[in-house]
Amino acid sequence: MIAMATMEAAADLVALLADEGVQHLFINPGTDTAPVQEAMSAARAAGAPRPETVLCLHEHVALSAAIGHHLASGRPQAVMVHVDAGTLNLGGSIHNAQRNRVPVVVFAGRAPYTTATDVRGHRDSAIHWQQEQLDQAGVLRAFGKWHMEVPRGRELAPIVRRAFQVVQTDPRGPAYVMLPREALMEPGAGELPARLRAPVPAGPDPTALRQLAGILADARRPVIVTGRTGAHLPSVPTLVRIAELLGAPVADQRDRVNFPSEHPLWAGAGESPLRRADAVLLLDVEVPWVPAMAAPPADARVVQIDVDCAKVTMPLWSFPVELAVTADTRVALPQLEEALCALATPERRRVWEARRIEVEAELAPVHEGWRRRAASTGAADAPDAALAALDRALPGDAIVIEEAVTNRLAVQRQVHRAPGRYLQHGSPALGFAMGGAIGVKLARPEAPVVAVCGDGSFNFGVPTAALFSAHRMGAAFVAVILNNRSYHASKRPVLSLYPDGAAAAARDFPETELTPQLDYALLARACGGDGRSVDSPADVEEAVRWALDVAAGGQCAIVDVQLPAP
Ligand SMILES: Cc1ncc(C[n+]2csc(CCOP(=O)(O)OP(=O)(O)O)c2C)c(N)n1
Ligand SMILES: [Mg+2]
Repeated sequence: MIAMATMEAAADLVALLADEGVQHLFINPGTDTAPVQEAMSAARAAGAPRPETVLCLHEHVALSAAIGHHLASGRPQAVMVHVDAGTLNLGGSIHNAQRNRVPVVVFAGRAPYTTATDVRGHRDSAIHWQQEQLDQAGVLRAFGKWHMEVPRGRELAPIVRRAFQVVQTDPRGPAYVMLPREALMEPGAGELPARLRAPVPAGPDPTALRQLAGILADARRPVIVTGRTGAHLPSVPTLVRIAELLGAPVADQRDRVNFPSEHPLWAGAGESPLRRADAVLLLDVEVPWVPAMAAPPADARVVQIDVDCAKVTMPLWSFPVELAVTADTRVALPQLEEALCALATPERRRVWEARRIEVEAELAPVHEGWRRRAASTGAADAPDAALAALDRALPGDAIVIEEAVTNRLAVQRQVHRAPGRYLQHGSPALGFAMGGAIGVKLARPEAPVVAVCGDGSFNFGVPTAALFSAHRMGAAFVAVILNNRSYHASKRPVLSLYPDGAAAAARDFPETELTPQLDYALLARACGGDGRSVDSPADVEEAVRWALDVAAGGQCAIVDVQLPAP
């Protein structure tokens, strides 16, 4: 039986996933994954290399977990879902995989083609007609980089190799491979083809990089804007040296820890220094600024380093970049530092040093304001105070996943983490944190994992499914719900677009109040975990310490932090 299964294309798939470095296959099985389940069982029995399978009760959780795993491990990922229906259930997580540039191959069953009963895998259920679509790949077309169906068993291996190459080629992102049952059950490739390597990270054009350094060297008020530079941990100290050398504030969108949040040049994401900039350096930012909020002056010189400068997947992206250098910042930043040092004449160094003192003095009261909010007992500062208390409870190795929506800036300014220990999904499809936490915990089992989310985001994350997989896999984490009993983010625009409107006058913002209250602590217990509700920021520190202990013992713990209504 085992020999038979290992000859099938489905067995090639299991071996290929292991060989591509996929540690976990996040799966929700269906009628058409049977050959893969059989091959997985055979590989287990034989002790053959294979990824660990993670049963996910909802596909949104499966892909969120894969994204989290990648953010924490840097590895390519694989998800397997049931035909068109499972693909549709990926929902907003496929958008998150796209916008986070996650190298993930989504495998989906594909209804069998044939009714001929002498062909293995043939149709044997009414759903094989219902679940076949005119264009199954169309569901993902707007979000994926590439898709392909495996026509024959022996073609599976080269197609899977190609899929993993595509997803890991910059700009990275998801790919979709459809697996008809007949093909999975046909003989495989025999011998697996060699891995198709992704190209090495792009380096900057030397002349363009010198020009870019020159623009920064001559600027009076340079500002650095970053989003994900810290995904490569050694880039963090390099960026610190560049900012210190230039005396430039760092406007940090903080999808990762790009810059230490307690550094005097850290401007955070909220208090933008862009308005006074005469030169702006964009590093791995998807949306450099929001013109309606805080744009640099029209004559500011904007320069950029990114693997994907033009962002062609965003239809309207018309930021006035004077010099866009296509390069991976992990390669480009050390070269930029060198180029700046070469331009650092004693005269320039004096100017830059004086500017550094000036910028730090300007930012000092901003940092002081954040510390004041952390210590405040006022209702408006409750999120800051609660998050500062959370931060005090966290050990240095804890990894925080942030999906805090309108409290995002409060998390950014109050939760101080080392590089690699703060992950934001960097895209607006909510519901990432719960599934994401499973993936992060599987990738980094030694680290406590804490998801910080809004009450709305928590529910988008299909929490029953997420808690189930976390407990099944021994991947317990802590979830801290910033519970304002509200879709605050969906209420604010009603007020800002219609300040004198009917909704504002009646204090009635339709469908933004999450009442009646759900009992999240009880929900945690129903799913095999534990939970507590706290009414005051003063109780958060103790509750988070308790939750970390519960998670260390193998149970997920939810801390429901009741915040004042916004
Ligand atoms: C999948 C998805 N559905 C809907 C939205 C629209 N949306 C954006 S913010 C938000 C409310 C989030 O509520 P919560 O997590 O409690 O954060 P709060 O706004 O209260 O800070 C909604 C519904 C979205 N971004 N993603
Ligand atoms: Mg809320």
